[in-house]
Amino acid sequence: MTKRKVYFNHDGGVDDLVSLFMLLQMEDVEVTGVSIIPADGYLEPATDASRKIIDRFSTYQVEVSKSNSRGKNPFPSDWRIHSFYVDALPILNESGTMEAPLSDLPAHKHLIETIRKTEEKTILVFTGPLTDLSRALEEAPEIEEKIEKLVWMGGTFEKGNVQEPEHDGTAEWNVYWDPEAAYQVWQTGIEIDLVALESTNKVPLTPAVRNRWAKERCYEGVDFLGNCYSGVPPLVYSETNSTYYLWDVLTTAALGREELVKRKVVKCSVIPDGPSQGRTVIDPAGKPVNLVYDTDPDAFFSYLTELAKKAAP
Ligand code: AGV
Ligand code: CA
Repeated sequence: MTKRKVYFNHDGGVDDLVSLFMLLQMEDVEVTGVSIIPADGYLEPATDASRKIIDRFSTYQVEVSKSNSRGKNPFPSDWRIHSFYVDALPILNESGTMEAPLSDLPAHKHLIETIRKTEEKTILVFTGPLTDLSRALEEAPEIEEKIEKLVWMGGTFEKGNVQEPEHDGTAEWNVYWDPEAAYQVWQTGIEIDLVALESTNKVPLTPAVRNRWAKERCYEGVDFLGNCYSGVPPLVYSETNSTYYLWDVLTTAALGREELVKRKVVKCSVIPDGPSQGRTVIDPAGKPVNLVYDTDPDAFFSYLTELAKKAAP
C-alpha cells in the first residue's frame, strides 16, 4: 500500500496530542514529521509529550521539531497548562527515556525540509495557528506545489470562542493567535479542508464519552484516551468558555476516514486586524474552502476507540 504522506503541526492541547496518537495508528498514513508551536500549550511539555507518544505508540520513527514562532494574542495559561498533564501521564513515562529524534531546525524550516525531501506531495494537518506554514511559504514559496492540501482546525462562521478585552468575540482562537498568518495562507492557492468551531458541535466531551472509555480501559490505548481527557472540563448542563470539544480529533479523524463528515465549498476570507481580528467571514470574493458542516458522532467515537484499541491492545 502506498501511504499518504502527512506532516503534522500542533499546539500541544489535549486534543492535539490525542490527534498525534491517532495519526500514528492510521494504516494508510505515514507521518513524515511533527512540529509543535507553543500556542495552546507550553513548548517543552508539548514537545516531550509528542516524543513520548511516538515512542510508546508508533511502529516507525518520526522526527520532531520545536517552533520558534510567537503569536500576537497569547492563549490563556489555564488552557496551556494542560500540556503538562499529558506529559506527566505514567504510561508515557514508564520507560524513562525519550528516543524520538529532535530536529535542530525550527518548525517552519523543518516543514520546508520535510516537504522538499518527500518525493510525493505532502498533506499538511494543522491543529493550531498557521504561523509556521505562513513563515515556511514566505521563505520557500515553491513548496506550495508540493502541498497536496491543508487540513486545518480553525475559524468559525457562527459564534467565536475568543473572550478577551479589545476583541468583539467573533473569532476562533487558532486564527486569533496569529490572524496575519491565516490571512497570508488564504492568499495562496493551497486547497483547504476546514474544520471550524461549529463543525465540532456534535462532538463535545461528555461524561457519557468518558464512561465509554472507562469501560474499555483494559485496552491501554483506550485508557490513554480516558487519562488524557480527565484533565479537561466536559459538557454537563450548559456550555462555558472552558467546555472541551474534540475539535482537533475530529479534524484528524476526517482525514483518516473521509466519510465520517460532510463537506461543502464556502468562499471566505480572514480579517487580519482590528477588533474582529481573526474572524473568518463568508465572502463571495474570498477563497473557496471545503468546510465540514456535519458529522455522525457515533461513527466518529467508534472510529476513535477502534484506533485506540489497535494502538495498544
Ligand atoms: O479553538 C479550538 C482550538 C483547538 O485546536 N483550541 C483547542 C483545540 O486544540 C483552543 C481552545 C478553545 N477553547 C479551549 C481551547 C478550551 N476551553 N480549552 C483549551 N483550548
Ligand atoms: Ca489545537
